[in-house]
Amino acid sequence: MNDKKKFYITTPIYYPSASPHIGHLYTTVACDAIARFKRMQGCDVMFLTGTDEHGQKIEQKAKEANVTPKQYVDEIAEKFRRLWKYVNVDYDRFIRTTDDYHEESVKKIYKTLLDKGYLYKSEYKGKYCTPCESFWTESQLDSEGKCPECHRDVKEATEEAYFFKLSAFSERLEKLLTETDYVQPEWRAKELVNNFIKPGLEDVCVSRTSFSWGVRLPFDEKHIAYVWIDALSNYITALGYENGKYDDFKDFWPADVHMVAKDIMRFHALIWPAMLMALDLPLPKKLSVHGYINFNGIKMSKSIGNVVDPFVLGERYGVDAIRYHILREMPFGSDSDYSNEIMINRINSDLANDLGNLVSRTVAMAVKYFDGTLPSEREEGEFDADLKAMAESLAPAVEKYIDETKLSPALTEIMTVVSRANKYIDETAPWILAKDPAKTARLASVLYNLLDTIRICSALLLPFMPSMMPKALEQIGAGENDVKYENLSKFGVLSENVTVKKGDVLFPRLDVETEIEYLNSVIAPKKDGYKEDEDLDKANVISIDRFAEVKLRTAEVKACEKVAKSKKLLKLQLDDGRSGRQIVSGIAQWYKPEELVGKKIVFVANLAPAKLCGEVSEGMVLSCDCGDDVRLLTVDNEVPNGSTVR
Ligand code: ME8
Repeated sequence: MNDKKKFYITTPIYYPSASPHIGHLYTTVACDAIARFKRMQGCDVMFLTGTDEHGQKIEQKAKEANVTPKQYVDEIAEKFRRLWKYVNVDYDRFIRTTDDYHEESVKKIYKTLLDKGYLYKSEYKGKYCTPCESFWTESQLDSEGKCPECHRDVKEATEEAYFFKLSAFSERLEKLLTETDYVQPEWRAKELVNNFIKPGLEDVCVSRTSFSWGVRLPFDEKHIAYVWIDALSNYITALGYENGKYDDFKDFWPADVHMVAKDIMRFHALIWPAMLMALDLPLPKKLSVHGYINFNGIKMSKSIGNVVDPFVLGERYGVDAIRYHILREMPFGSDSDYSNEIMINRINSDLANDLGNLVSRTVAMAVKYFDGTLPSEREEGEFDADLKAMAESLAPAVEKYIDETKLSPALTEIMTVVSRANKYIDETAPWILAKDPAKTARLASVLYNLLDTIRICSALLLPFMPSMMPKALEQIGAGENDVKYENLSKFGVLSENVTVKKGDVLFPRLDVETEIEYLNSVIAPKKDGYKEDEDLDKANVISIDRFAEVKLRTAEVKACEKVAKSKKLLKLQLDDGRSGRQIVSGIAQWYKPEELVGKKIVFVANLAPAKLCGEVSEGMVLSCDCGDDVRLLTVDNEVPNGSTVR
């Protein structure tokens, strides 16, 4: 019997996307690094990824492309497999929601939910966002009545539908979010409780009749399963739950980690646990929620043309550098900003200067002073103890971070030891020791200590950079036993007379200017990304006289507070250089009230006053759409309040 510790980790299953970008890459590479680390620790790992292939949007896209939905998704699923292979993602299982065995299980899941009384037939009247395939209630729409996720138009939908009794799980879900550490980071759990549970959980519409690309409900064939119920089920159907394809459910469920980005947190933190509760199944142990990788502060989007193509980056800098970069830059739980400059500087500083240099200098010195093979003599000296202690305590520290799915601090920890080793070279100055034959034993000790530190660091970096780290380990003469996990918290494991082997430079130093010029030419936002907007602008020209009717003025925010009874509105008190005025603005999602006080803003001064949630608003503040984010238009502090903007 296999009595290894089981470890089950999942990525979201991806929507067919014609051009997966480095944002998509993040979740999967992060899971891959964790899965590799767990395998290194000796766990029996199940790492699942796949594609989410049903739904109205896909049906529409296939139609536009003049192919069947199946042909369309077949091609895209292949694209994802190619991408994962290219970036060295070593998954154990790839599920497609169009796989027969998955569809069979989804039907059974629906039937069980019905039999247990958690599904009921009713009529759905509500707002549906086709791009997000999400139903929203009136109160969830954004301030302009659009989809709160993508801010596009929603449409009124009325149809016969089945509903899942999510409301029945309200108390248990609240407990899950407040009394356990299921959702990580914790502040995300608070967000969910405040935004969804406290206002009252509503039942979810879980079937559609207006399209056909999906799983048909076995008890009512004109109904198609809601894509999210279909998709979330993948985490158990892929193990063989309610199907004969696999027999891994008893070994691997509950999952150790589901990793997702913030946009799909609510499905995984509310609907998914409620489904499992309804099915009487154990709940997953952890939902690790990360932020977005934005491009220069703006969400990556195909229409803006700022999507960063992993193939382009990988070809030029190597896949490991890209893996390292995205994992190192993403802070736990919040967004990270991609920019060409940050990436080039990160590769240069951490990989070329610190790590690459440490390996090449150490190996070069071992070759130069000892012909590549260290002698047996040793002499301990100053600085050794500090380096050894740091190296020995590294693996437990990294392990703790991996268990918390905090990959950036794990990498920082390793790179701190790499920097310490570089400092050790400066402190011990091997080139001076080499000049004195009486110091041979000391020189051998110094080089050995460096090589053994590199062994520990490179082995711990293997899960993050699986193609370059074996090369580093080969250069320092490390063998199989030297990289065993249990040997990574011990110093002095490399053979006493280790033989190094000079190799290629691991991470060549990049010329910042050349690279930025190159990257700007291939992945900077393209002007034609705004083509749709441009066309609309041209079709909707107005005369200068009409524009002059709008009076724009500057003001300073003196006080700001939330509007009671509204999740979206903030009430701003402005110094407008006159008698002052109050404006109510739908920006609560993007700003905390205290962040606005002191800002100089631009507002429309001659807009007819309106009442919003019982508060009078005398005008409108101007703001900019930045992808999913909204930023207020601000002006220089020197501009007096009440100045005319023209
Ligand atoms: O949501 N930065 O699929 P998806 C970081 N099919 N992560 C990003 C990102 C970015 N810029 N852009 C996308 C789905 N992602 C569903 C999942 S699971 C049962 C069903 C992340 O292809 C995104 O948030 O739209 C999600 O976690 C993942 O990529 C897949 O997104």
